[in-house]
Amino acid sequence: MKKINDLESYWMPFTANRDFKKDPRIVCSADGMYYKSQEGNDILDATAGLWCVNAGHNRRKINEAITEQLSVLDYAPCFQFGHPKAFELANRISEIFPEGMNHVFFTNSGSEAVDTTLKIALAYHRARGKGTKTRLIGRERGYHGVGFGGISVGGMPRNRQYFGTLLSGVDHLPHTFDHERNAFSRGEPEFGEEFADKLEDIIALHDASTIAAVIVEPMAGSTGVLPPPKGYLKKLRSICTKHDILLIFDEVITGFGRLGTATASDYFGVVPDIISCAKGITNGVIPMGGAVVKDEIYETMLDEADNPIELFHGYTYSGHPIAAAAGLASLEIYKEENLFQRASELSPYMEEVAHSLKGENHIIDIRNIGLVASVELMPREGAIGSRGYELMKRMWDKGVMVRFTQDTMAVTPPLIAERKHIDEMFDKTREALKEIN
Ligand code: PXG
Repeated sequence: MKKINDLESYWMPFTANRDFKKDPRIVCSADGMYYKSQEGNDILDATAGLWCVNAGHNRRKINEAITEQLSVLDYAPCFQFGHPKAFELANRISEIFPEGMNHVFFTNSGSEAVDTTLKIALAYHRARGKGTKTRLIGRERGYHGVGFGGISVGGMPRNRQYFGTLLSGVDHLPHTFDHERNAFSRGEPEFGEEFADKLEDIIALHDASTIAAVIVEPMAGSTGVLPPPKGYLKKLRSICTKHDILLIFDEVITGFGRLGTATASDYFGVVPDIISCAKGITNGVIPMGGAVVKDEIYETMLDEADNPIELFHGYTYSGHPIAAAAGLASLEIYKEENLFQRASELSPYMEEVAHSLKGENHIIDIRNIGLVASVELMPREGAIGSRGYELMKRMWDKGVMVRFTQDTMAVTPPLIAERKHIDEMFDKTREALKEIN
């Protein structure tokens, strides 16, 4: 029999398993802004879990909602049957998402949410008699989860290269990172609106009659935090509208307050046709995601369906009662505590503190927007990511959990963070930077 603390059987995701298991970083409890490690150390959560614990850890309201729901209705099927909380949560989400986006299809994760948006886009065009519109356009450096749809439109090479030929009929916009012109920008970078013009080239190549949708993260998160250049998203919107192409915003990270607004759509003043969301929808406590669509898409699908069931898609756990209860409680907390506005008010402070690191060892760029900041390090010769990995481990030893993508650190704290927490995150970064070569 294996020992309880044998680490071998669990194959950890996106982790260097061998290295981790030699020197594990294990958290055993969490409250507010802090985890507690197995060794009993307080670990400041500078990542909101994985961009999801927006209201901080161990929120009694969510815990109680889940407990209560368990004893009332633990599970209910969602195909051809319903239960109240899923409807209620969809209504609450519609209220805070952009106007005219009043229909929510529930999933269990961001990856499923993304794949759902892509499938809806294809089915919608077909329903309206435009079945030749099947191509999907993603973007280099995009992250849209790990389903085959998501990695096909995604643009992070390692997430794609091991997995065969992916979906056919996919093309990619160029990414918007322009270090030479935009290094150390605050908020949306000044230069790069014209990257959106590449969409016109892609359309010229394939013809709009073959293109269903363009999917982008309004702020690219996982690739290392790339706020969109000023005017870029508006331009994408207008090109998509002009050519009858759906615009999908993947708001798995930005939904529910990360930029200080309910959605990035709100923040940038650009309304897409479909939004994928997850993470903060339940404060990360119970897995859940969703695809939120414009009324016109929903109505068309229902009006034009060639079968009583208008969308052949869904998951056993779509709108799961426990997740729905957690979602409702999370949205109540966000509202009662005005957490989106709070994030917005804290973000100029985080911007200042983050940019005060400029000039420290190895730093080649600092970017920020909303309650997101990133610090990019010069990679070591021939060992991309090793400097970042070492810094992450140092930070853990100092009691701060941060996320790295290769050599770029992302600081994305829960929206309940206070100035002292922001100070601690960047003070420790400064210290750790002095200790690594
Ligand atoms: N879309 C976006 C924009 C995401 O950021 C997903 C889809 C997939 O969600 P799920 O729930 O299937 O994981 C994500 C996930 C990081 C990091 O380090 C980001 C994510 C996941 C893990 C790590 O930035 N985002």
